[in-house]
Amino acid sequence: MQKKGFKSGFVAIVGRPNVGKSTLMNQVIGQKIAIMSDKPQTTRNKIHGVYTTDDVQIVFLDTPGIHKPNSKLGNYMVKAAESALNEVEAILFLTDVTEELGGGDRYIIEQLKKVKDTPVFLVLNKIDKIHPEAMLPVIDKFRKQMDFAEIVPVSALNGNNVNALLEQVSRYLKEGPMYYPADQLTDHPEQFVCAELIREKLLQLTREEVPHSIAVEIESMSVAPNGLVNIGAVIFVERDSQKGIIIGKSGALLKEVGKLARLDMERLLGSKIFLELWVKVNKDWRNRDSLLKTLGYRE
Ligand code: GDP
Ligand code: MG
Ligand code: K
Repeated sequence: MQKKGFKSGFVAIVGRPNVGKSTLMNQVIGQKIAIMSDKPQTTRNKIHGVYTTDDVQIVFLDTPGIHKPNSKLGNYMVKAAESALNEVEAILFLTDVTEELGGGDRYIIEQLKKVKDTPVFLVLNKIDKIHPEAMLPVIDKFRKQMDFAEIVPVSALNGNNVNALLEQVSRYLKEGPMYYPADQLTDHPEQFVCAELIREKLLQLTREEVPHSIAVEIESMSVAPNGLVNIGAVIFVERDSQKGIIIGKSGALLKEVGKLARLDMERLLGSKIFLELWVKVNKDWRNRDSLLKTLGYRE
């Protein structure tokens, strides 16, 4: 039941690739829902993480990194991020406190300045990596760029000060409905999460050899009478050579990807899973509108 005075709202997380947006989301939600890897821009869709307590519900949008577009997919990402910024109650601008304020952050700040009537938090992440005193000059540099509603240092990785951040965010929310049931962590269909898990393993295991041009589509998902969940997924690559890399020697790499993804899926869905993976070559899919649509990157 919803308490009297219950508050709710939508909050966007923006920031350069690799500053820790997905890590923060996972720390808050306590579940592996946002894709993580050590490569930039692995989060392409808006992922809603839902944080619910007795007093508040915060619906987070893990926006694709705002950056200069270089393809139709890039364009789509930028538009999705920009529209998200105008629809939310607050924006968390996440930065890596160990890195100099550079062109990437400046570009985002320019976008944030265009947003009206939405409080922007400067969230300095990765404080576990530096001495507290080293933080002050970093804060000064950002302050000179724009006015922030709040400045909050955190470690998304170990959770330090994340509760304080949630409390600060809650102060900016108004009374509102519970948008999602309290036990719901994401409004994305399980299929999307499973596809993202496969993509994550691929990026992690192939290192630099396979670019971000891979897409994963879940073709089928069904539950057998004994409770076993059958999932069939297709991995799209741009070139034959990439297909070879992904399959690996005697199928070893693909097998490993399947195993790791399956274990995460079993944890997430709480059931036994049988996962089948195929690899298909589909040249230049980034610039094909219809395929983007099929894969869920366009409305
Ligand atoms: P995103 O691209 O902004 O979503 O960044 P990720 O969440 O994928 O994080 C990028 C990398 O930074 C990963 O290797 C994370 O483990 C690491 N990372 C994220 N937050 C922290 C933090 O608070 N401290 C440290 N030391 N590493 C972090
Ligand atoms: Mg991410
Ligand atoms: K990343």
